[in-house]
Amino acid sequence: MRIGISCYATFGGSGVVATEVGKALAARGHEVHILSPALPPRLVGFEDRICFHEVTASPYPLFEGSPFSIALASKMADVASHYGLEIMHAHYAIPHANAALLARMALEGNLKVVTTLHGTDITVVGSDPSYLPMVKLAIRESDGVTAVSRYLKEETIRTFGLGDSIEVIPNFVRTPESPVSKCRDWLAPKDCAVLVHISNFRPVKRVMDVIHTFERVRKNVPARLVMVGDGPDRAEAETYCREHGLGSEVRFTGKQLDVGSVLACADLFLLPSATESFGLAALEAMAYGVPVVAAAVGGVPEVIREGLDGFLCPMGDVDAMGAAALRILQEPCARARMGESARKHALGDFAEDPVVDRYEAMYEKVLKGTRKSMAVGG
Ligand code: GMT
Repeated sequence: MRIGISCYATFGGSGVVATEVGKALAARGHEVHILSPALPPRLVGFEDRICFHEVTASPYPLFEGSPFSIALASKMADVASHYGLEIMHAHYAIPHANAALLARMALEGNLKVVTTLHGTDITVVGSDPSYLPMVKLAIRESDGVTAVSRYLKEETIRTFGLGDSIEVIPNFVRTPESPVSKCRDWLAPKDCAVLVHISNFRPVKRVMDVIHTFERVRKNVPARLVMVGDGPDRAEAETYCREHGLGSEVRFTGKQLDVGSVLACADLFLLPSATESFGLAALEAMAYGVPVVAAAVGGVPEVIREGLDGFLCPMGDVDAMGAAALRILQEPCARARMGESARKHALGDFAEDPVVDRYEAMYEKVLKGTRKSMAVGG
């Protein structure tokens, strides 16, 4: 097949999933064209059968900001027509799915649109009145729609009143190439436990809960916290740490391409988000044998099994998260058992091949034109 994949080029999960799906499809012999405002971080090195198309919205004095959605739709139509694409797979509804529908119109229907819903495109931005009607249109008119968790499918039906035929295709993770850390000595002294958080530091990630959980841990065990990523809430968290004597114990690394090197020396991963449709960062930690303490929100319980792969706590309850973290860190046997359980669960139940099989099957289904109506009950 000749497949277009449209995504954001952020370090966030939707761009990671889109790129990893593209790489897996190309490895299976499909021709893949990735469209994004910049080179996605996981598209490093030359990959056979993958072309990258940068989407640039040209400025014009009349525009208040350049219309990215129109530029994206134009690029999709151009690439699809020139390379004979059969499918455009939009990752994150806004505006990738709407742009794909416009491209399909421009090509008089000669392009099938598959949309993958990732999270806040439904739960936060998508339900905002300024976007809701267009997200609803995207879900109704796509030839196929997938959601990364059962929770996200249910939220879509609840919010938009449609989506019964959405297929739940979870995210996946690869077996780590080298589970050996290159930075353990730099991150923490030998006798210290290493706690890790990786995110885009947006309010939904509740990064201050990570810091407050760490404060509770460090009172009882020697520990260091590694904060990987960047975003709007980093400055507040970093300032708090400097002002509360945590400057030398909490390391803010900023965005990192090689998160594996940090995860390979982690003892615990923290994910206290207010909402999380899936929690890909936690799944990646689990693949490295790292147990997780997370808020029991959204699709997180579909990924992390309470008491087996880590602990799930009420959102915002940093006392509970601190206690859960200590239960793991103060008992080396529990830490090892949970880490191994998490690793097996991640690499077994979220393995790449069966998930990519399902995307391929979805493409074949929409190419045959057997899409069910998106209406509830349809
Ligand atoms: O929805 C977002 O916040 C953006 C998105 C992203 O691009 O990082 O994250 C979502 O998609 C990931 C990949 O499917 C999921 O693992 C994240 O849980 C989800 N984020 C939220 O639901 C907050």
